[in-house]
Amino acid sequence: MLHSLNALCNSIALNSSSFTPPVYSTPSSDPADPRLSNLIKLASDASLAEANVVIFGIPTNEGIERNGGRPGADQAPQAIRQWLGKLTPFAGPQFKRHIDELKIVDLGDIPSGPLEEMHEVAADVATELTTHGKIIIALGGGHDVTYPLAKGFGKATNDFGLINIDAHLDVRPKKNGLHHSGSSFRLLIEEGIVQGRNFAEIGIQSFAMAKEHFDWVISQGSRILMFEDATEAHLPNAFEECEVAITRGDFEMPIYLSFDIDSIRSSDAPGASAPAPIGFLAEEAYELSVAAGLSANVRAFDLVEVSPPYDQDGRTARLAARMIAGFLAGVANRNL
Ligand SMILES: [Mn+2]
Repeated sequence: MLHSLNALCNSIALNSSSFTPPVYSTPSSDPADPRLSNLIKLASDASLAEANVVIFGIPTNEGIERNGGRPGADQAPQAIRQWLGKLTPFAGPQFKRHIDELKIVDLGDIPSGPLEEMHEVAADVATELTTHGKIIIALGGGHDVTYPLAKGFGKATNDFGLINIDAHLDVRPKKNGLHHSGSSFRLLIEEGIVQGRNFAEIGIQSFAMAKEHFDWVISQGSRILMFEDATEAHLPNAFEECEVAITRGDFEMPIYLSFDIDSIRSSDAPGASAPAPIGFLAEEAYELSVAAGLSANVRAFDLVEVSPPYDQDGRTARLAARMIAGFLAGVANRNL
């Protein structure tokens, strides 16, 4: 259990056997052409104290394997960082502020180990960072990681909103008594960590869920926005509509956003644990990420289920990096 930002920092920066250090692409040597690899800092007492946004990875497959899925997501955090580091901080003339106005720290990856141990660390890190007002970007791993992360987030915030962008509902019961990549949202609601009425799912696809699971989500007072309806509504609007619905217009209520890469169609994101031929376009996923960044409520963003062994020419990891950059650009332009 971590008791302070200092303790968190000690366990990461001073005990290098604890977290795996992040690896970014080589920083640019041209001062006129900086890249995110020039800006993202490693964890230290000083960098963490100053940080607005903190990135960390949870490199695990175990929850996916328990759910009968294809392993590979344990490689996602490092694959995404490679492409993230190469992007420039300049979001374009349509934005007033750019990513270089943020102070971003990367803690590295939670040490590999039995899934429940990794989850416990993830929950503690989420609590600690949220308590200290840091915006979290967590890189999965399977979708099982949202359960501990949101649990840790909830400890620091009490009442919070939860949005899942996904092709699937992920409300399956445990298997053999164990949590897995398809059960995060059932556990979060059943354990009272998030109230049903504070939860929404966006992008849910036909033939990718059991009717019983759909009915269960609705019976909890949660909101489901099917893929077709979300696309038709124009995604940033759909996102805002869900935000207002789950917070009932309370602009103080913090929101945890989970983004499953399998909500994007497989031609745009082939490197997914469970790819789907139908889904959001790469551009739509990017627009959604910007909208989430611009929202003053969103305090945590996880991106899960990217599976580099199934990727094609880095297409999915590059998209994931663009989505994170879009979220960061949104954060930089909040409240303008
Ligand atoms: Mn999912």
